[in-house]
Amino acid sequence: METEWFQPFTEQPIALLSEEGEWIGDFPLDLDETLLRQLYRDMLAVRLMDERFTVLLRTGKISFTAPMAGHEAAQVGVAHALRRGHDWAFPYYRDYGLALALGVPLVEIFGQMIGTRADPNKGRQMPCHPSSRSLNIFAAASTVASHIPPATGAALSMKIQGTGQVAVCTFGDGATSEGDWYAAINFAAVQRVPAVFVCENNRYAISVPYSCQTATRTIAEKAHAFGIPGYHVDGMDVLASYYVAREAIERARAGHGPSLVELVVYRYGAHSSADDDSRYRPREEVELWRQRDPLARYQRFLARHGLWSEEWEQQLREEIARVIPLYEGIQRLKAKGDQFQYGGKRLCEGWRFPTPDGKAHFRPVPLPRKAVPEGAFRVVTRRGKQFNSMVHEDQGPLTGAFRDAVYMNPKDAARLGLKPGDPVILENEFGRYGGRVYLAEVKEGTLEVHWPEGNVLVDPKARSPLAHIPAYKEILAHLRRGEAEAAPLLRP
Ligand SMILES: Cc1ncc(C[n+]2csc(CCOP(=O)(O)OP(=O)(O)O)c2C)c(N)n1
Ligand SMILES: [Mg+2]
Repeated sequence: METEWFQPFTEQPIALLSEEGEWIGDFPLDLDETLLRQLYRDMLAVRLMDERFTVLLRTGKISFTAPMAGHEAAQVGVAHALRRGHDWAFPYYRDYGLALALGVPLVEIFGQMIGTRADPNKGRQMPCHPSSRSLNIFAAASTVASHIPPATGAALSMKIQGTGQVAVCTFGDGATSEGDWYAAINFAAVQRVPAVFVCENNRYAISVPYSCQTATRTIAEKAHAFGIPGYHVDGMDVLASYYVAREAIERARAGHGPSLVELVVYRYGAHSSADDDSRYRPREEVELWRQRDPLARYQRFLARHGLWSEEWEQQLREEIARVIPLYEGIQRLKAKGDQFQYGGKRLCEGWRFPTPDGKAHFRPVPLPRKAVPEGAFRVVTRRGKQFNSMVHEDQGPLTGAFRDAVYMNPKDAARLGLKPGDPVILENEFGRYGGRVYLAEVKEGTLEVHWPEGNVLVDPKARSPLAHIPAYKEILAHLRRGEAEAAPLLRP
């Protein structure tokens, strides 16, 4: 093995940078300027991409996001320690930063988030589930810890075939309570496979704090049970994340078996767009961790070495801000020019819908209309956050909205004098949402959506891609209630 700098099972997390950005490692820094700057560029791109996801969510273009701010140093550090396209990564749903730093093109990332044909998963996954065939990134799964046994299996295959590859598997602290986690790491240790198990320990599994997750002080010490080294690392220090991951990866590659790397991080945002973190963690705690921002710390380090300046920062931000919308634009154009046909008509864009023959078909959806014509039926809803993929109980009989569709119970539509395709504007204190009426009703536990060329039955129990749409269950629940409560409805 090339290097052996780090001790496993340390009391304090391994750090190579002080909060002030001084190098505190007891070995010489051997990274060139290009890589040192690249680490910062990637972290900044991840932060800005994450912010962009929130904007897309709020403007109704995506249905879900799992914020990764606070995890940048961990994900970017690990990504750079891998041999890209040679080693395999087994990410989890919060790992878009890892994917970006591993080289997944933004067009694919945004294609996956928005669910268009640019998505390598072809719309089969929720947003925030990266993968790449060419870069050896295994498809992320929502089921916590389910990707860890496949990582061990892949590593075993690498060992048997002598490929010289390593499988790097990332997961959260919550995943370490799953049986799959123990079984997979135990087997990896017994077989001495070339794998590295990386825990992004952000101290919460949704609302469950670390103290309710495990009785051990660290995740790293659980490695004792498997007979492998466990490294306790400051995951908000990009250089510590990089160097420890690099050593663990090279150790695995050299045939010394797997290790467990715990990267202590903090997620600044909520668990996901379906979570309100203010209900379980105090603002002061978040603020305290914000003072340890991984980007600011690394920026101080670069500045000390003359590798960062205000101008460079500005230039980088402008570059990234230009590139992100560009890729969004490209993927939208791609989706436009490359639409799936169904029944000879263009209906929806790059989305899979099950049809009565039991098969999933892509239905092109009309692309979101920028403006709903004046004079459109206006519906004022009492309250609610956003219309996209959300149905709020107090929206009355109006069911819900998703993309450019406003789902409506036929009875309510008739009462309001609306036909399918009529333009409507939903309005609340958060803004306006334009869409067209689609009729949808619940029949014997099944949601029937009335499409122009035939009704589509959606069985909630079927593993239909539609069932993954966050709005689906809520639309279903709302439709079930029928006309229960009416919201104030106004014509302009
Ligand atoms: C097997 C399973 N149980 C529960 C869930 C619901 N769930 C989704 S994410 C999550 C929390 C996981 O937390 P952690 O592993 O710490 O990762 P983090 O989201 O904090 O990065 C849970 C319980 C799930 N997806 N799969
Ligand atoms: Mg967690």
